[in-house]
Amino acid sequence: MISNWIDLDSGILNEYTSKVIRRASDMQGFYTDSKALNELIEKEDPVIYEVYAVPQEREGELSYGVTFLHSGVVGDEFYMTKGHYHEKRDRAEIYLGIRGKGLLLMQNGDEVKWEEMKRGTIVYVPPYWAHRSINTGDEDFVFLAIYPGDAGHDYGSIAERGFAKIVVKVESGYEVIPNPEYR
Ligand code: PAN
Ligand code: ZN
Repeated sequence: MISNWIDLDSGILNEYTSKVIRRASDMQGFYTDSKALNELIEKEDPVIYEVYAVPQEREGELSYGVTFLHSGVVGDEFYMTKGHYHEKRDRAEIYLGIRGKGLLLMQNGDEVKWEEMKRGTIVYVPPYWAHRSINTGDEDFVFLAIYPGDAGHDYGSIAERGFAKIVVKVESGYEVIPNPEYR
């Protein structure tokens, strides 16, 4: 597919070749409050995020996808993506905010940084940095991501260790605090 079309107001991609739906039950081990997560799963097992993408596989090619990260909390923690390193660690990525608001949390070894995102924000994720997005607003947080075709996704390291910081809801908005479970 050489040409495609995105509705820049909604973020809806006209054509895609891959669709991933992540529900609360797909996120076990990713939130610190596992009791709150289990309650959510038993109640309605809500969709946390959806990714519509046109992935490629070969070196030199580019993949892209739009993520719809819904709004909500698990305990105090905002809805977020699993987060990953690229399997090929030296593969970078570009994020473009489309609607809603959130954070892009990045980690390299024990070093953590984050950027606020909204419509129009461009964030460059450098090689070697794991990345996770977090919806800090009360509507969908939608963004486009463009990454090398051969980047691959390594979820294992994050599933095992988590990120060193988590993002929690507070009265004034959000706070980025140390992850008590970080190993
Ligand atoms: C993004 C992410 C997408 C979903 O397209 O894959 O937002 O997040 P997880 O992959 O962590 O579940 C990207 O960074 N691609 O490389
Ligand atoms: Zn990525």
